[in-house]
Amino acid sequence: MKINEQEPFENGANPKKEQLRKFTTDNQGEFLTTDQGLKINDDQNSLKTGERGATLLEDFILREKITHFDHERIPERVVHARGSGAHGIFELYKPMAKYTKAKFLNETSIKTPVFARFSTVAGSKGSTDVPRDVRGFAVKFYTQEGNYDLVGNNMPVFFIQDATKFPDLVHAVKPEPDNMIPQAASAHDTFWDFISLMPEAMHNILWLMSDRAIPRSLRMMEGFGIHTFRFINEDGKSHFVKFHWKPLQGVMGLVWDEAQRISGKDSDFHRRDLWEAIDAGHYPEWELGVQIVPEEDEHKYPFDLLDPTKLIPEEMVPVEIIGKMTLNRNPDNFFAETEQVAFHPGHIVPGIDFTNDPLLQGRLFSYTDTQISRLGGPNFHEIPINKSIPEVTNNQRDGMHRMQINKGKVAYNPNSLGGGCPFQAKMSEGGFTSYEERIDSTKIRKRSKSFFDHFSQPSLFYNSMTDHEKRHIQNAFAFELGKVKTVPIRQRMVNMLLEVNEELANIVAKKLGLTTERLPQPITDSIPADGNLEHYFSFKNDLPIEDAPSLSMATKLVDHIKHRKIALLTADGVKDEAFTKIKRQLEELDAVVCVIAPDHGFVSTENSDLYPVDDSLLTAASVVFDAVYVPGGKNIDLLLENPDAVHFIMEAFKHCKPIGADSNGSDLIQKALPNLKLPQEGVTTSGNLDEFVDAIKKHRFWNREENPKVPA
Ligand code: HDE
Repeated sequence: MKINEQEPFENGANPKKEQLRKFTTDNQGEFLTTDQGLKINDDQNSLKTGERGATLLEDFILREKITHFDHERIPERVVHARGSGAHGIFELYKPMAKYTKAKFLNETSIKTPVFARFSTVAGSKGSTDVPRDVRGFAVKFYTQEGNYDLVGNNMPVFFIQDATKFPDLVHAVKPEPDNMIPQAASAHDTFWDFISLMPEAMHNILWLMSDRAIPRSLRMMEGFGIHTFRFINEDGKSHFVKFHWKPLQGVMGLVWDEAQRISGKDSDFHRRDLWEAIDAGHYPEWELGVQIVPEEDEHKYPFDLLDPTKLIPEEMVPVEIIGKMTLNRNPDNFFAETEQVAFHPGHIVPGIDFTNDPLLQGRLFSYTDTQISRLGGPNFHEIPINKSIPEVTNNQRDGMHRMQINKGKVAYNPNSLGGGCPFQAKMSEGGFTSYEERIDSTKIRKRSKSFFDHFSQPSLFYNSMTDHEKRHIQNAFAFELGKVKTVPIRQRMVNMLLEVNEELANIVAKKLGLTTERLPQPITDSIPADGNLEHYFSFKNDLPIEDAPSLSMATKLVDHIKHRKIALLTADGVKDEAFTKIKRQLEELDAVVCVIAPDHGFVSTENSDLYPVDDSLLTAASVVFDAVYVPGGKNIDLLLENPDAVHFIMEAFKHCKPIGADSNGSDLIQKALPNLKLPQEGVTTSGNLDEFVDAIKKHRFWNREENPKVPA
C-alpha cells in the first residue's frame, strides 16, 4: 500500500514524521563503520610505514574520512542564507470549499504536517540573527496531494515590482563586492544608492525602517504571502487571495540599540529562542488568515492587486482566520533538514494557482534553478525533508544523486509497453489543471501605469504608526543614512521621503544636517519603466482610508505573558519568600524565569536553602530578557556593590523594559537610576505581581525614550 492511500492525515498520525524516521539514524550502541559498512578497528591512527613513518596512500579509511570532510559544505542560499527551521502541524478551523478545492483546506479532520523555515535575507549563514532586515517566513505543507509551499516574508510588500530587478536589489544590499563590508546590514552606500533611485521600493523601505525589521522573536512576527494568489474551487471559479500568518504570541520588536548589543552577546538569539521554546514544549502557534477578493472586484481598488509593493489594508478587506500552524518539533539534524529544505512558490496543489504578478512570475523560475546548484542536481526532491507524502511516479530519470530505482524499460509517455503508465490524472482524479485565464494582449516590455503610485501606501503606513513607532522610523532612517558615506545619496533619500511624509523627511534631514528639496528631479537616466521619470512622482492615488491600525505593531500585543523570558536578578542572602513566591507565580503564568546571580552554581537564601543559578552576570545580559525582577533580602547589599548588576538594571531601563522589585529590591533600582522617581510606569517596586505582569504584557514603556535618563 502506498503511503498516501493509508489516510494517514487523520487520527493524529503524522506521515511526514514516519517518512523521515526511515531515513534517520542513531549511533547509540552501534559500531563505528566506514561508508561501506565495514567495522573500523582504529579511528585514532592513520596507516603508516612504521610508527614515525610516512602515511600510506593505501589507507582507505583515512582517505574516505578526509575526502568526505573536504566536501562537507554546499553553497549557502544566495539570499535567506541564515535560517532556523522546525516541524509542526497545520489544522484547519473551517472548510474553505466555497473558494478552494485544496484538500488540506477542505477537511477539518486533516492535520497536515509542515516544516517552517525563518530567515534573515542579506546576511551569510553565520551572521547575526538580529540585523535590521526583512525575515523570510517559508512553510512547506506536506499535503496528501503533494507539497504546497507558502514562501513569504514577515512584511506584506516587496521592494521591487518586476523580477528582473531582483539581482540588482540583492547585489545592492549584500556586502559591497570589493571589501565584503558590511555583513548582514543594509546601512551602506550601495543599498541606499539603489533605493534612492527606486521609488517603487519606498513602501517596503518604510516597513524595513520600522520595528518589524527587528523582531523580538521569530515566534512573534507575522507572515505574509505578499503576492496575490488565486483560490480555485471545484466549479473552476477563481477568487484572489492574500495569505497572512498571525502569531498567537503577539507581534513584538526589539529596540535598535538592544538589537545591536544582542548581536554581540548572543548572535544566535532568534535561533536559540525558537529552539528552546519548542524544546520546553512552549510550541509557537500562528493562525492562517486569508483576504479574499472576488474576481469581479479586481479593478475596484486604487492599487493593482498584481503589484507586490502594495497591500490590501485589512480595514478594506478583513482577514478571515481559517486555521492554525503549531511548531512542535525541532529538527534532528540542521544540515539534513533546515539547510537542505528546498522551498518554491511554484509548489502548489489543485485549488491554488498564480496570478500575473510579474515578481511572482520570475520567482516561479528562480527557485528550482537555485536548488540545482545549491543542492547539486535535479533530484533534490528526493532528499528526505523535501520528499512529498504521495509517492513520485513519473518519467523523470537519472541525474546526480538519484535515489529512486525505477523499474522497467519505459520512461516515456505515451507508451504501450508500460500499459500507458504512469497515467495522467483527470481533474476528478486530482489531476492539476492550470486556471484558464483569458489573455488578449500584445507582447510588450513595459510596466502598467496602475503600478506607478509609489507613495500613497508608504504614507498610509507612516500615518498609521503610533508616536513611538514614528520615532523609531525616523531614527532608523537617520542611522542607516548616517552610515552612507556619499552625501548626494543621503540627499536623494530625504528628498524622496518628502513624497511619503513631510514631517518624516524634515526630521531625518535635520538629523543628517541636510534640508529637503522637492522632487522630481533628474536623478538618473536609467530607471523609469516607461522612460518617464515624472510618473514616479505624479501618481499618488487617494486611498479610501487615512489610517490603518492593522499596520501598527502597537495593536498586536497579547493579554498574557506566556513564554516571555524574565530575569530574576539575585545573590546570596535573598529572602526565601521574596524569591520563591515570585518565581512560582511567574512560572504558573507560563513565563520562562531565569535566575541570574553574580556567579554560576547556586544562590543561598536567608534560610540557607540553595537554588540553582541559570546564568551568571558574567555570561548573561539584560538584552536577552523581556523583563527583570529583583527580590529583596541581604542579597541587595551584594548586588549594590556589583557594577554588572547595576548595569543590568540601567540597560533594561534604557531599553524600556518592565522592571519589578519588592520594597527592599528597589534599592538596587534606585542606585542604578538615581534620578528616577519611583514607582513609575513600568517600574514596580511594591512586589505586587499583578502590576509587574501587567507591565510585561505592555512589553515596553516607550515614553522613556523621550527623556532618556540613562547613558547605559
Ligand atoms: Fe525569494 N529566493 N526571490 N523571495 N525567498 C530565495 O531560493 C527570488 C521573494 C523568500 O527558507 C532563493 O532556495 C527571486 C519574495 C524566502 O529556504 C532564490 C525573487 C519573497 C526564501 C530566491 C524573490 C521571497 C527565499 C534563495 C524576485 C516573499 C527562503 C535560496 C523575483 C514573498 C526560503 C532559495 C528558505 C529564497 C529568488 C523575491 C521569499 C534565489 C528571483 C517577493 C522566504 O531562489
